Amino acid sequence: MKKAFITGITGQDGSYLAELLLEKGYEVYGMVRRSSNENYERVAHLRDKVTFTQGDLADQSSLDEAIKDIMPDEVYNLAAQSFVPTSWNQAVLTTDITGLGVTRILEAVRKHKPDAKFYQASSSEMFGKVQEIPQTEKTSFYPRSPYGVAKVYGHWITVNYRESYDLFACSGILFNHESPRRGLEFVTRKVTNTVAKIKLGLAQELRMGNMDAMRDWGFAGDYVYAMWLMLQQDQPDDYVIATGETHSVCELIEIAFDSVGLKAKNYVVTDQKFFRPAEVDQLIGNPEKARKSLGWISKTSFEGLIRMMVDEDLRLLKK
Ligand code: NAP
Ligand code: G4F
Repeated sequence: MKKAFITGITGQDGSYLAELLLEKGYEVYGMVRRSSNENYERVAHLRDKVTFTQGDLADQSSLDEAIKDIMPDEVYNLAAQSFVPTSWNQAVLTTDITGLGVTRILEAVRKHKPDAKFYQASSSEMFGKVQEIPQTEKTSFYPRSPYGVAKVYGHWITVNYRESYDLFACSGILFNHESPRRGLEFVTRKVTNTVAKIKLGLAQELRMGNMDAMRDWGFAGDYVYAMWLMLQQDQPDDYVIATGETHSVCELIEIAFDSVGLKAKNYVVTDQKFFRPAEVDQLIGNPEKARKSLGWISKTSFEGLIRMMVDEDLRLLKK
């Protein structure tokens, strides 16, 4: 039985990846950080199937101990301070966790289990002010937030450990991916959750930032499969994971309201509070390499994804 170690298991992607690996017969270990209140909501249904271990990407010894104890075959580094606006308010913490944290976990792997296969959660935010359309594995990075800068560091240190120490280390450059388990502060879930509340009479308006921003949005359940595929290859490499389509925040809002039979223009209000100091205007990925080398494709349409999220938010709110 293969053993997998997931950092960030309590997050959106960690929960889907844990489900996938359990289905595939893995023994799954997940790192959780100490908190005064347990935060296992997304993995509550897996609690008797996953072994949880306490640790933090800020703390080298906890990572060393985890790798030494578990001796995993595969390590998925999904943990990060992942919300872009917070990265301006907490720039040092974001640099430490989302950036330097990657070196800490790579060091633990290098010292204690150098033959483990390693996955790093790189991000399309690294492309920022895009230098090419669509973005590929060869497009130059131009990050626009402390988060994006930290992810560029995490990306290159992963490449460097692969080349310096011959580790099987891969980066997935994942474009935005969403689901009913997405955090409520991210734009898709904020919209679907508020639309569901408006439909049920629990909210009156939707306050938004830059609605012209465009993203390449896919479904998280499809994207974790790509992570796993990367670690099943003979050689480590980096891959763009995207749908190849781009949509505006405005389109997202229209679809969400339309799915409950309401008109967006009656409820949407612009609020300067949600605009960013520097914006990523448009992202669109070219997933050709992943299709050819991994046989991976994005299966869920943008409209299907947003409707699925609204439906699930309605169901949760009614409960
Ligand atoms: P998420 O829902 O925000 O989950 C982040 C996870 O990291 C949570 O489990 C969180 O734990 C954990 N974490 C935060 N700080 C930590 C620390 N100091 N030590 C240990 N764990 C810590 O993020 P996601 O959407 O699942 O994304 C997974 C990864 O992919 C992240 O690295 C993200 O930056 C990257 N990514 C995401 C997307 C996307 O569109 N979703 C796209 C590209 C890349 P708590 O539950 O305790 O907070
Ligand atoms: O949903 P968002 O907060 O995601 P963002 O900034 O693209 O980052 C996400 O995707 C990255 C991959 O590219 C990940 F690496 C990262 O961890 C995270 O998962 O915002 C999307 C867009 C932005 O342009 C933002 O300005 O939506 C715009 N937006 C407009 N109004 C808003 C709002 N975003 C949020 N969160 N809230 C708003 O009210």
